[in-house]
Amino acid sequence: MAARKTSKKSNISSDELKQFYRDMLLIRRFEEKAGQLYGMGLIGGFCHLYIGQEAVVVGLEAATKEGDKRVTTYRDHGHMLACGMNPDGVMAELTGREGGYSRGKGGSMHMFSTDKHFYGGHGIVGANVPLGAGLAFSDKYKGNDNVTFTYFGDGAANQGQVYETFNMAALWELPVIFVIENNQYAMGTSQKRSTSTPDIYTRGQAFGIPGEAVDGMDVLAVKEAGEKAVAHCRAGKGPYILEVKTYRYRGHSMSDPAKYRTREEVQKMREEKDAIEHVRELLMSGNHASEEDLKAIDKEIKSVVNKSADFAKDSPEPAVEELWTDIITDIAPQNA
Ligand SMILES: Cc1ncc(C[n+]2csc(CCOP(=O)(O)OP(=O)(O)O)c2C)c(N)n1
Ligand SMILES: [Mg+2]
Repeated sequence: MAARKTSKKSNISSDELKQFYRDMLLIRRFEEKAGQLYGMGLIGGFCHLYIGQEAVVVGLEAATKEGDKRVTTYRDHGHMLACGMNPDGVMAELTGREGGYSRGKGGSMHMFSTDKHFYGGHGIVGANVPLGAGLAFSDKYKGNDNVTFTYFGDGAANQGQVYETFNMAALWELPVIFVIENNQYAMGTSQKRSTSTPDIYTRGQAFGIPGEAVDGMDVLAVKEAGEKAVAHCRAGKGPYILEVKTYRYRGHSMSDPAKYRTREEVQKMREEKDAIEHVRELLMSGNHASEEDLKAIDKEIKSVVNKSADFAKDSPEPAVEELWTDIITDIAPQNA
């Protein structure tokens, strides 16, 4: 991997660096396994992988404290793992099994954990942004100093409801961090073809919301930027925008033929900017870990991921009666 300028935080501990490596690798291997299970027909419906973007959520989670909330889009498995949700339950949900977070009835885009303060998983582009402001409102109302991380993409950033939300969040000084995961594409549309200004973080200026861009392939830089944003929100100064420049290696979803970009473009990112390789290099060059240590972590992660796939495969499909639970209207089958 080509050398790059890393964040100035060089006083990071070996343990923290290893934890970053472990957390990012878990997401990558988990997503690779999900891709395999999809190919085998064990996962159906929509499935949007997070491969390439791991440093975004891992870096930002490192800036959180207990009680902070997160809400994201359909590209959500990495976020669930990063906030501590159980890989078994996530994989079982992907495969539509009873042991899943939504008892097999939600699938890839619809998982929640109030325990981990994870509020989804949302399939409608942009729709989770006002929800994030609502979550932040609840913390402000209760008078605590928790913050809400509201993640959305570069494509979603062109939606009207995002700016209605910016206005209200600024007006009411809500403790919300708007995290724009700019992976340069919205399905098959390059940011260059859809977005009038390349630096989306500046769009908060009209509302008086500060923002900054950060290299989303550098987990240390992401954490540092996250800490700054968190400090701003916890101090009661209102919302903050972080535009995290990242890249997805896989297609938009499992059914994307990816004709809108070249293989060389993807290859170049993988070779020169990969976030996991970056941490691996830091670990090795700083004598924080040996080749054996890293192999042991790889093995540990592989076994966690394999276990989640086994758990999912062994978990039964939901019972037919489950069709009548967790629905808002109280209806019963007429002629059952
Ligand atoms: C309101 C709405 N419009 C269109 C879609 C179809 N759609 C799903 S994902 C997507 C692209 C969003 O891109 P971006 O916000 O950059 O997020 P990314 O997929 O890159 O993570 C679109 C147009 C949708 N789900 N909801
Ligand atoms: Mg995008």
